[in-house]
Amino acid sequence: MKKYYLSTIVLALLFFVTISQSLQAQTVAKEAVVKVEGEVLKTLSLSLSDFAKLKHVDATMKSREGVLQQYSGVPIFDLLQLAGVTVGKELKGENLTKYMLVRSSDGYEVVFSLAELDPSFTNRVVILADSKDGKPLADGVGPFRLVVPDENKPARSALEVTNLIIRFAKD
Ligand SMILES: Nc1nc2c(c(=O)[nH]1)N[C@H]1C(S)=C(S)[C@@H](COP(=O)(O)O)O[C@H]1N2
Ligand SMILES: [Mo]
Repeated sequence: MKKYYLSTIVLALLFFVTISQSLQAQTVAKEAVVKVEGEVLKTLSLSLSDFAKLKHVDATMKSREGVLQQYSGVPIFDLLQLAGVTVGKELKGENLTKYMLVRSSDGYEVVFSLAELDPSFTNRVVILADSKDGKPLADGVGPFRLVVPDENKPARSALEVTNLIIRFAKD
């Protein structure tokens, strides 16, 4: 009889340990990250909480419906600098043939040449936003969205961004 109780307890314990481990694995997998990779000195993998610690600026753009929207996020230039991409003084010569491929979780992709993102070439600040009107971005928009001001249509303002990949156009 004692033996029977003991094995029931052991089984129940095993059950709870397995359940809690799989729940834990799910929460870990759920934490969204954005990666900066490719032609970088250091690959970045930023979680929402890492991202929140970086210096934020505001950027506005018109939605598809033509309504002005205000977002907050981190300038792409800052992310490129953190990853050691050839921007600033190094953005010359063959480095001017580099581009950033933006990839989203739905497979949507857009590109920017590095010069479009560098303040020594342009005053326009493209940001990777993590909030709008002080709130985290909605499902299907965030957690990270590109905000590209002063463009006639918002087609390059990628939603649900997962990867910023730096590549050489040159072969
Ligand atoms: N990931 C992803 N981002 C995307 C798209 C898309 O299909 N997938 N469509 C683009 C297009 S064509 C438009 S017009 C805008 C719409 O953004 P809005 O809903 O803020 O107006 O998102 C852009 N970003
Ligand atoms: Mo669009």
